[in-house]
Amino acid sequence: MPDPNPSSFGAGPPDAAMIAFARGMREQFTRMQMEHQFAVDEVLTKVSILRREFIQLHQYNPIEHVSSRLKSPASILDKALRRDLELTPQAIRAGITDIAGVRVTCSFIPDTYRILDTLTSQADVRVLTIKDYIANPKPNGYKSLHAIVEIPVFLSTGPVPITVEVQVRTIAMDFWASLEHKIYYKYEGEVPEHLAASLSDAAGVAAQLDLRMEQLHEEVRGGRAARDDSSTTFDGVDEQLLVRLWERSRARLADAGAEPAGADAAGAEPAGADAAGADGVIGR
Ligand code: 0O2
Repeated sequence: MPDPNPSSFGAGPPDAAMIAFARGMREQFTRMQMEHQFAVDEVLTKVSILRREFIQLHQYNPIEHVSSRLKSPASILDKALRRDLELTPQAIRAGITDIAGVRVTCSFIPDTYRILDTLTSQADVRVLTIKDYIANPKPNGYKSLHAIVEIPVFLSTGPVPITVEVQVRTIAMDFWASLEHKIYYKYEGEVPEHLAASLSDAAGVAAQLDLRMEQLHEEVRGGRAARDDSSTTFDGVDEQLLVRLWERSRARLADAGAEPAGADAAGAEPAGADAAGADGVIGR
């Protein structure tokens, strides 16, 4: 970044030094915002792939919604001044780790851990810090998982490691946190005692809701999993086609002196085998 202490700062119209300073600052911030946006895009893609994989393979969506944001130049500079950081790109990037933020809202608590684990164990994701405010809530009742990760963004000049803050929490935790955030800002950090007590109470209720919903979900899912296990159909493959595939697989393996995968030792006829074999062209 340009020299932040040009001699002519102060009252009066900007002189050439200040204009050069502002221009340099703008260029640095444009580059910084762009790189952090790319990093956000990378993380969003990763989350989207995880979500789709879960849906396809497990018929289950652990993610309710995903949001992202870039800190504005004004709030980056504000934080830099508050923390007394040097106004260099290196110092700002190292000292402010939430310029890029992604928030993943999950259905249930086990999902939050699963998503964070899966994401942070990817080879190109370097974990800088993890804070578990679910196991160890903040004194005000705040709960969430926070990870500061670094991922490479591939620019024309080569890879650039960029830091992203990932927050993962449940719907109930998210609901609580967004209300608390509003109250905190409204009172500029000096939340009246009765409101703070009420918020703390509400955090307890939210935690109970999470637990209850998880129990209900487990109960329902347990029953469904047992039913799903006996299902033979899958996308675009009707039962007749399945039976023909099964017959062909059985015939081939019988020739080779083996049983098809999952076949019962007694060699029971598959349901509907007669109907499928009626045209006599099994294995066409
Ligand atoms: P904003 O406006 O959301 O960006 P850091 O500021 O990250 O360098 P800190 O505070 O030690 O350092 O990090 P921590 O505890 O991981 O918190 C980071 C972010 O988590 C905050 O960013 C909030 O978004 C959220 N957060 C943390 N504590 C609370 C809380 O008590 N209530 C709510 N509603 N959110 C919280 P910022 O920059 O503070 O705010």
